[in-house]
Amino acid sequence: MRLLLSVSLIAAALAMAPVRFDREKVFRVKLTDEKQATIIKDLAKAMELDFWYPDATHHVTANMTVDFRAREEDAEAIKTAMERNQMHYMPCQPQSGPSSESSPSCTGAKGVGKQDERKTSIFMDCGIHAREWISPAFCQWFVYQATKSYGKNKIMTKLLDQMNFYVLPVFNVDGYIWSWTKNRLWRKNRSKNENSKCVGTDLNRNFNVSWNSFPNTRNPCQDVYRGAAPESEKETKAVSDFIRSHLPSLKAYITFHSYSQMLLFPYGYTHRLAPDHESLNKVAKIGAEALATRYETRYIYGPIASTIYPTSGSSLDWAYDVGIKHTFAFELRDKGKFGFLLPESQIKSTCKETMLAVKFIAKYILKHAC
Ligand SMILES: *[C@@H]1O[C@H](CO)[C@@H](O)[C@H](O)[C@H]1NC(C)=O
Ligand SMILES: *[C@@H]1O[C@H](CO)[C@@H](O)[C@H](O)[C@H]1NC(C)=O
Ligand SMILES: CC(=O)N[C@H]1CO[C@H](CO)[C@@H](O)[C@@H]1O
Ligand SMILES: [Zn+2]
Repeated sequence: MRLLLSVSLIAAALAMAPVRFDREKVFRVKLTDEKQATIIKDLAKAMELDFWYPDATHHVTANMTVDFRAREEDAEAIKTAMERNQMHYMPCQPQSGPSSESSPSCTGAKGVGKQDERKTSIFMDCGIHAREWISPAFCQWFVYQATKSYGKNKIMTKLLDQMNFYVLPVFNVDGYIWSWTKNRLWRKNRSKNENSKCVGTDLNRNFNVSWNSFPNTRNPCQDVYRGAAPESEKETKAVSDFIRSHLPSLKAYITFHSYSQMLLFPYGYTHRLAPDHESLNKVAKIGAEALATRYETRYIYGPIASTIYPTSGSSLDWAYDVGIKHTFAFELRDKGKFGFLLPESQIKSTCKETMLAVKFIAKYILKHAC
């Protein structure tokens, strides 16, 4: 089992997982040849399979470990078909259960590298704000590059062998869909608010850190509404739980937003400098410089409060205050010309330059973690 879960995609389903897993089955199948890949594809044609890794049937190839979810009523038929073809499969555990070799907890999809719960780990999330589309694009790019270059690129291979990367590609799933279908500039999630016609909580004001300190976050009709209580939103709660349960191996937390071209670190809720200010500032400088080497894109860096604006209840401050020393927020391209509507033509270059920064940060963390 050594190739499992170094890049763990914590699937979009994370927040709803405990409810849904009771009735549905998630399988992890290790394919060994082309014939087995074909069987999976045929099963997917015959019944409704939800692919977690890879993300679609046409990406299934021999030699791959595939994760997918099936309806409970189809589970027996799938097992029978796999057993008949000597396929090695494991039913995955519900999200909350402990994982083991015979029954891994499939926090979404899997990746490459050597898994070890005790290893230095980095948690990354994208898409906490719905309209910042370049952000989920980056997380996808990261996973794609990581899996593609493992065993080929020296730095990437070393990073994946020596660290766990937990990647949450779309934090705010409902809001993200809303921004694609109804309102391109939607920011919050889509939960209903009591005694208000206005919908949604700003998930990045809903973390349990200095949660109620800014009055402008108290109105459900505002884009920065903090929610009814800290972690009132399932999305925030799920991520907070995940992070709490993976301390102390987590040495870095990186969250991706747009736009402004900034690399931010704590604090947002106070102008006080973080105890690790010097180290954070140094790493941010390294990150911003690495990023600029590719296309000369300039990023400024500094604490949230003085660099962009003060914020309460942000994931970054929360992650820092629960004990993750290196926490960063990227505000990706651009500086406002297109803003949230960054054109497609800039996606790839933004991802490439950001990747450089993330790799440098990860390398630094690895070197200095112990
Ligand atoms: C599948 O794995 C085997 C053994 O690890 C390797 O020799 C072979 O090249 C792999 N095939 C592909 C298509 O990756
Ligand atoms: C939020 O943090 C406070 C103070 O640390 C704690 O008392 C409270 O239980 C926390 N709330 C949640 C929802 O975790
Ligand atoms: C992940 C999650 O729980 N999302 C919720 C956001 O709000 C909508 C609307 O209330 C819910 O349907 C989702 O379940
Ligand atoms: Zn944002």
